[in-house]
Amino acid sequence: MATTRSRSAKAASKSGANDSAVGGRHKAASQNGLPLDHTTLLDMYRQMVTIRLFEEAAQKAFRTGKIGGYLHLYIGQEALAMGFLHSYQPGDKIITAYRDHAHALILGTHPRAVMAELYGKGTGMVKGKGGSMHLFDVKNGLWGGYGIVGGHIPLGVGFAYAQAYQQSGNMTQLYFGDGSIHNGAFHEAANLAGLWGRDGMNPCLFILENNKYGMGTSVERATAMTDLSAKFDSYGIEHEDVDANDLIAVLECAQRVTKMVRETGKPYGIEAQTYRLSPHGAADFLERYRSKDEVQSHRAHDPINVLEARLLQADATTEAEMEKIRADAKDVADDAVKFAEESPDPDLAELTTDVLAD
Ligand SMILES: Cc1ncc(C[n+]2csc(CCOP(=O)(O)OP(=O)(O)O)c2C)c(N)n1
Ligand SMILES: [Mg+2]
Repeated sequence: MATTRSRSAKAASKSGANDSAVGGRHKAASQNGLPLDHTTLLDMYRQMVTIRLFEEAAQKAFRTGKIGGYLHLYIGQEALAMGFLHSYQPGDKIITAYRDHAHALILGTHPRAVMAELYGKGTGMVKGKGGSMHLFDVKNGLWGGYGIVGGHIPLGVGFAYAQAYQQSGNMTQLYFGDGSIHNGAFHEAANLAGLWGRDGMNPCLFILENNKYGMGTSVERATAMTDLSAKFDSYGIEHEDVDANDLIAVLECAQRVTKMVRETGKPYGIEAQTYRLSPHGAADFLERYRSKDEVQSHRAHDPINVLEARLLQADATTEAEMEKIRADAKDVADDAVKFAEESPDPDLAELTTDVLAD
């Protein structure tokens, strides 16, 4: 069950192309009290484990100097994107900040193309020009990957306005961090979203990824008003919280609220409670802003372990089957690294391509 607390009532192929070894979309009925059939849930487990091992491999590559620039990992947050992106429909737009590898993988970009992008190689999903923070795969619904904190929030609201204006029936999933909700861009965009939503003109799902930290600053040190989703109230946007360490809770929430957003054209806010188990970025070695004990205590709610327990409890899998999935996921991550390492640097001629729109 989702741990929801709505306050709105209270306030009123292996080529590096797009054939994925991780993502994919499924439609299925419920089984054993779970919202989807066992095969689908096991496949999501496979995707989450693949993301985890992909991220660990990327971190290793960064720390051995093979990946340059910057690198933010999704370790500990896998169930969040997995659960919401399961409700993605073709034509929807997904937009997020710089912690974007999982979104790309789940939407269907091949792990090879994602890893090659982190390595800055010509075979990367944006030809090595974007790097970790600027992943784009428009064909699969990913409209970025943005490094400026909060900068993408107005874009997401604009996407949703366009979707309603064009009567497309599609919606936008707008992911943003707890650190960005204090940014003016959020407040201006949320105001317009609420206003346009009154006329059914803003099918935007605001997904606040509350992983408890900005770069090195806890939520408590960033704002005197730590009930973050209450900020949606200021703009007439209804909202609820979800326990984003529990994939089953996220799936239940996502299916229900995306249906509502599509049907009403109104924006809706989610505060997804999660925890960043990895450092802020791969270069954040010391983590002076939090204790090892605190991180350790959150490992008890690691979303992968939570899902394993759920699946075992429902007799949806066995230890042996999960072990096989983990081994296969490791092969996918290793293969992505090998592909990236063996790939060529971008061609010099690429310097002047993709600069202006056609
Ligand atoms: C406009 C702007 N200000 C500051 C930064 C530096 N910066 C990079 S990440 C970050 C923290 C953002 O935290 P949050 O939104 O919670 O995202 P998370 O890293 O937790 O996913 C900051 C302040 C930036 N990239 N852009
Ligand atoms: Mg954060």
